[in-house]
Amino acid sequence: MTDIVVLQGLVSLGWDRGWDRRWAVALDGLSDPAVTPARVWRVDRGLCTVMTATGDVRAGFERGTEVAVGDWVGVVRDPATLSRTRIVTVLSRRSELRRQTGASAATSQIVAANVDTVLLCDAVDGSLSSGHLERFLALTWQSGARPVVCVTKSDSVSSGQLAAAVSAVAAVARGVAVVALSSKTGDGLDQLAPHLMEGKTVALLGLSGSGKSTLANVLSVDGALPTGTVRRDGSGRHTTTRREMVRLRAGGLLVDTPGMRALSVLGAREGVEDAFADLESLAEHCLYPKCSHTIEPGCELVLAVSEGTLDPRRLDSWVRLKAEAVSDAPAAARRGVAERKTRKKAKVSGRRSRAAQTPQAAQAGEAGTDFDR
Ligand SMILES: Nc1nc2c(ncn2[C@@H]2O[C@H](COP(=O)(O)OP(=O)(O)OP(=O)(O)O)[C@@H](O)[C@H]2O)c(=O)[nH]1
Ligand SMILES: [Mg+2]
Ligand SMILES: [Zn+2]
Repeated sequence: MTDIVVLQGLVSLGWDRGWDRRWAVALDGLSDPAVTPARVWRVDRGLCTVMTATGDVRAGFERGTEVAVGDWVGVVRDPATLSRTRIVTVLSRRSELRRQTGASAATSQIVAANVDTVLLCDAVDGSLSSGHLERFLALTWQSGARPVVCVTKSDSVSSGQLAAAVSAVAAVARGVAVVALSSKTGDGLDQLAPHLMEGKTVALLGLSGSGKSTLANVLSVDGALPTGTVRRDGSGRHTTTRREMVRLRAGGLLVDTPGMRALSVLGAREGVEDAFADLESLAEHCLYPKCSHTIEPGCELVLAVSEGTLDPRRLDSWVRLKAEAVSDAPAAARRGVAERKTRKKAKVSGRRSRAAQTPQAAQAGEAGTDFDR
């Protein structure tokens, strides 16, 4: 196989091209011709599926190595067996979408790596609140990827309702593109085209039932991801259970993710600042160097609220998320742990008493803490 064919295969997976060859340089730096590049497609326990220029293979990696969907890695064939493929290096990530899994900044999990654009899905008939959206936005900015908010299921409401929903989202997602779309009718999908081209990687993020996998299937080559139904209140059933990458008809790649509800912004200070860039720049003009921006007379932000140019809810969110981002053990995370313990106890006693658990109760357990206050 000629090098050009191999290179084209890699470029279609998002490999460097043009002037920016940082990954190629990093791999060359290993000075081991046996190491070849591959992109992580799926991660299971201790094993993952990687795509190479010539097809996909299962590859092992050492315990303690953090490997995520979307990672570029260097792999070698085990010389002893010639069949086993091993990941020997994870190339430095250009973006890293993390979610907190515990009460400390050290306990987080990579949702997806090397993503260019995060499509934040918010069903127009669903229940994504401003509070959720702010957290999704902060984590996306923190990751290094760019957010685009997709108001999904546009076919399910009137045009007036859709316009109102889009403007409510735009008021929260300042400086972010907001796209209304329907995976059922195809309306609005063309607006995603710039993000779906060959070499680009997008990730879908949002609550369960927001239509992520349905959108992924419409955009993908084979459309084979499982999709679910929603309850009467619009909430989903956690149909997607693992993160997985799919090839898009437009040439790019897409990571579908399970619906997320409990999102902490711990450790995401810069992301919160980016999500509230309008307030950050107002605060620069504040009279007081250590202003809390809550009660100080003459504070630029307090003033903006009293003049009606700033939503007090937005100011309150900014102050709270900034505090949470740098706190060691945020109240929200502690609340999460306490809730998990309570649920565990309830589960055990439920099992003992053989009481039937309602689907709603089971769902609440899966979804975790609701940070939307
Ligand atoms: N009317 C309408 N319904 C949609 C659209 N997109 C998705 N749905 C429906 O919404 C429900 C949930 O869709 P999924 O794609 O499974 O949602 P998800 O975000 O992947 O959910 P999880 O995997 O649980 O996180 C399904 O019943 C879909 O048919 C749309 O554009 N219009
Ligand atoms: Mg899904
Ligand atoms: Zn102030």
